[in-house]
Amino acid sequence: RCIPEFENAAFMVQMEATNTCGDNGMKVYCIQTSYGTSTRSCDSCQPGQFSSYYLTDLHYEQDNQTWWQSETMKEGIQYPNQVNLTLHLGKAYDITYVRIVFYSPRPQSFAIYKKTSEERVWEPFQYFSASCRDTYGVQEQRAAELGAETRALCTSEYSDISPLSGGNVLFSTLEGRPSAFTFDNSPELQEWVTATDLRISLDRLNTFGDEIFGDVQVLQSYWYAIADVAVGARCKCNGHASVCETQELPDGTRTRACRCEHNTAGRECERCLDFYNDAPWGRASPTNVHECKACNCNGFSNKCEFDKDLYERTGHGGRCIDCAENRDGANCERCKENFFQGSGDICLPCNCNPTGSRSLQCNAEGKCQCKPGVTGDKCDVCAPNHYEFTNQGCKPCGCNESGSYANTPQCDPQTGVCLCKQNVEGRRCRE
Ligand SMILES: [Ca+2]
Repeated sequence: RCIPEFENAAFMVQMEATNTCGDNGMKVYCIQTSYGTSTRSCDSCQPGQFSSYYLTDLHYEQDNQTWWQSETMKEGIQYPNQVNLTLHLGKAYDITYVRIVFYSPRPQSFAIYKKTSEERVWEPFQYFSASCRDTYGVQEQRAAELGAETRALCTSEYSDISPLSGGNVLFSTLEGRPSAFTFDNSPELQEWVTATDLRISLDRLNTFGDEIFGDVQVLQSYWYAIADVAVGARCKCNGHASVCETQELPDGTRTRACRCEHNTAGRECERCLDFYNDAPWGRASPTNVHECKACNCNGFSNKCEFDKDLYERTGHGGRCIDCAENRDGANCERCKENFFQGSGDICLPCNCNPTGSRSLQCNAEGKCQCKPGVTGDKCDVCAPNHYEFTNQGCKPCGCNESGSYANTPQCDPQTGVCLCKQNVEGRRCRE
């Protein structure tokens, strides 16, 4: 089994923020002290000063810290409005944890959402709230129950207003999920940790309750700010690659893809290479590499598909497609219908006459099966002493032997009139 290295998948990946202080012109914000302080120090944010770029840059330590910051409660960001931070990873990852370092106090309610693949919808990954039921309609729950392990949990653990700065949040994707101990045998949890996109939804600010008086400076002292977002993850390669390659597209976006081994292909090595469908695709586990195996088409095709029935019957699931040289069969091992194997293993057409043959399929010598009164390798003529070549075969002429010319019955193949001796007459030479 191959495993890509563990990394911070968010590092230097630009997140998108739906609200950033300074983006809509300079806005005043005040520093939060504790409740009851009447004099506040305030400043205004400059364009770019608190860009979402600072969410995933290097600096999150206390000194030399950089951070993203939203506008304030005065600008209307409080619940039911929200601020979203979105991270496009560029491909699927197996997420181990998401860690958020807040610069502001941690929110009263926020949530992490994910997409399992880029085409899918957002689904909840984890809720953090001091009011799980009121804000998210779910009960506070620290651990998942068996059978419901892919449900987002809600915790109040990180929702206190203190500390006023530097509060951490850690979401471990498998924590509290019983099947984490048998992860290799749990397709549900394997999908649960899979994400191509992550979203942090900041839903409700924590306050001291003093905002109800509407004091401008108080409102301006409530805002969201995050110093760092880290995503501990491995590039998802289903156990078939140990290297994940980054590609910068001309438009500046980043895509990544696994460097697949074991004859697999796809950005996540999620399928077999084109000619390697003889065994079913499978995720590699510590005990089974699940290598994709080449099809056997006897050199008559370079395309095949996996056929489950065939695999269960024979142990080889590769069904060849478009066999060359008039061949057919799962391994191109025989001639196509209505062909036969001539000398040198070459498949030749039977060319059975459709009017005179019982079937268009010939035998191994290329001989067709004729209808009554029909003859020829291809069943294309009436037999001697027969006439009228039709779908029913040929009719016997019934010539009288002693009346026939040279005592040999023979007739006109179209009309059926017999060929008689001199002085003998009649259609059948009986007169
Ligand atoms: Ca930072």
